Amino acid sequence: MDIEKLNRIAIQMGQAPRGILAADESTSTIGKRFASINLSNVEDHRRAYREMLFRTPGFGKYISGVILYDETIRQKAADGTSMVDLIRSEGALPGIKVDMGTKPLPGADGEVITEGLDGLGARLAEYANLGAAFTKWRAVINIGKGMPSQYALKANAEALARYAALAQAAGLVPIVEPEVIMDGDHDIDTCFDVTEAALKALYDSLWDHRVVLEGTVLKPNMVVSGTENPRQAGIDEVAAKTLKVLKRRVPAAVPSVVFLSGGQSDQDATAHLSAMNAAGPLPWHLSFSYGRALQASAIKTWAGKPENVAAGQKAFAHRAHMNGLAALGKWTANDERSAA
Ligand code: 5MM
Repeated sequence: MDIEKLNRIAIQMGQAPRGILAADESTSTIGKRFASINLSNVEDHRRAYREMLFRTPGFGKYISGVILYDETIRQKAADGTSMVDLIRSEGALPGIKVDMGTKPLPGADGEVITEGLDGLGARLAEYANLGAAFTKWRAVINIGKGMPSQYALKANAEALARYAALAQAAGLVPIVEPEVIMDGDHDIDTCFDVTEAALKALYDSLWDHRVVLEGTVLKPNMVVSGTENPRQAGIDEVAAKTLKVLKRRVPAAVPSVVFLSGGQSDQDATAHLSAMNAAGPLPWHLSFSYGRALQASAIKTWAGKPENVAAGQKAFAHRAHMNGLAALGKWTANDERSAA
C-alpha cells in the first residue's frame, strides 16, 4: 500500500480554498431533485445536468474533487468526452460512492445499516481503472426515541471500517461518512452526544481494521439543533460545539475533515464552515463536501433548460467560491452580495 500517495491525496482533498462537490446522488435521489424543477428522471437529463456542473469554467479553483455515482463515472458528455476527463481538465480528482445505500437493521426498529461490502474488492479495482482517486461510504444514524442504539452505531462503524480497509488496499482514499441526521425535535446537545458516540465507534473500528488514518478523509455532520426543535442554535454555537466534538474524537493524523451539509441552507453551511476555520489553527484541513448546499441554487436556476446552462454554472461557481472563502475562514455575508 502506498500510504504516502494516499496521504498526499487526502491532504489535497481538503486543502483550502478547495473542497469536494458531492454529486453522487443515486438515481432515486436525483429524481427527487429533478421533481422540484418538474424534470423527468431519465439518463439524458442526468447527463445534461452533471455535464453543466463539470463544464463550469474554473470550478477547479474551489473544488478539489467530485464524488460520482456509478452511472456518471462511466458516462460521456454530449461530445463524447468522458465525465472523468471533464473533471480532470479542471485539476480536480474524480471519486466514487461505493456503498449500495441503506436497509433496515434487523432487530433495531427505525435504524438502518449501509450495504455494499459483498464483492467490494472487485468493484474498487474497476473504479480505480475508470480513474477514481478516492471513494465514499455513508452511514446513516437517526436520532429518536431510544435511537441510536449502541448496536446500530457499532454495526455501521464496522461496515465503514471494513470498506475503508478495502479502499486503501485498492490504492484509493476512503472518505468515511457517519451522518447523524438533522431530522427530529432533539436539541443541539443531543446531536453533540450522538455525534461523539458515532465518531468514537468509527475510530475504534478503524483501529480494529488496521486502517491507516493518514490516508483517510472524514466527512461528518455538523453539531446542530434538530430541525423540529424550537430553539435553533446560532452560527457561533454550532461552530463551537462542532469543533469541540471533532477535537475530542478525531485524531490529528486525519489529514482532512470535509463536512456534509445535511439539509442546512446554502448560507448557513457556508457561515458555519467559515466560523470554524476562523477559530483555528486546527489539527486538520477543514473544508466542505456538500451536495445540496453546492447544487441547490444551480439546479433551480438551470431548471432543465439548455438556455439556462450559463446561469446555472454561474450559480454553482458562486457557491463554490463562497465555500472556498469559508474554507479559509474568510467568508462574510457581504461576499454573497459583492460576488453574486
Ligand atoms: C449527494 O447525496 C449523496 C448520496 O445520497 P443517496 O445515496 O441517498 O442518493 C450523499 O451521501 C451526500 O454525499 C452527503 O449526504 C452530502 O450531501 P449533502 O446534501 O448532505 O451536503
